[in-house]
Amino acid sequence: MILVKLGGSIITNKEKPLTANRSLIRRITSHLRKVKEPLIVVHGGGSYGHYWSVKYDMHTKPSRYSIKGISLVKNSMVELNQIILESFLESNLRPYCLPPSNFMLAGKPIVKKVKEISKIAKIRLIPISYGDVMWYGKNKFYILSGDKIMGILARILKPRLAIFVTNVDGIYSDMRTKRLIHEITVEKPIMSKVSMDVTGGMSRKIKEAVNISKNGTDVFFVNGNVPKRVVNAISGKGFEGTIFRG
Ligand code: IP8
Repeated sequence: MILVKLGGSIITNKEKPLTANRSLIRRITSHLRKVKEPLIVVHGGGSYGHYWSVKYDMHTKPSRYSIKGISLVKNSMVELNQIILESFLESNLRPYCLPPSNFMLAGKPIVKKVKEISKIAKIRLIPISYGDVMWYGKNKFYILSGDKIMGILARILKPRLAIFVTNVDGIYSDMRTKRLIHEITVEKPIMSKVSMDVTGGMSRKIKEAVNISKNGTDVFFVNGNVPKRVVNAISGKGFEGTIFRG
């Protein structure tokens, strides 16, 4: 089984609120047709969820946030998810919408439910989950990032590999020279944060990747602007990007 995170920076235009990169999404989903293993997909918020989360000062910490903000974030993520689901269908794949509230309760995964997700993937439906605003209890909500979902699914389901599809070639050792790190076995390059990202941008992804790889799953970071790199990472042919060895 393969776990793929479609980062918000690749599926949306982060400079432009509420704008999806529809043609790139379509190119990626049509490449995913070549994958012959069960697939689970998670996508981020980009200029949908993050746009409203920043506007209404909402974060990963459970709190009593603006109820208008909660509504707007939730709605925008459903809208973005719909665009992703349609693109999978148009590529003749079989997406299966999976809001994270289906398998999370009070900030924790419901392990039994998570395990069922792999059964759905095994009959070649593609469960598609996403970062979202979540009910925590005691009138509190929190932002759950797609990266965190990747960590949760990887820990419980132990996929063969986890792939983070981003809008850069991988992890750079130096942002100025854009020197790519091909393989990471320990930690940890320091990355700057993107201002429109309430869940921690690249540094959060790296933290999640390190945790996933410590659990024995190989983790790849690839550039989604070149969709065939995603498929190459899965097939093991000519991989371009950064790998965290599990
Ligand atoms: O883009 C966050 O998901 P991420 C989603 O994976 C929201 O961090 C609602 C901001």
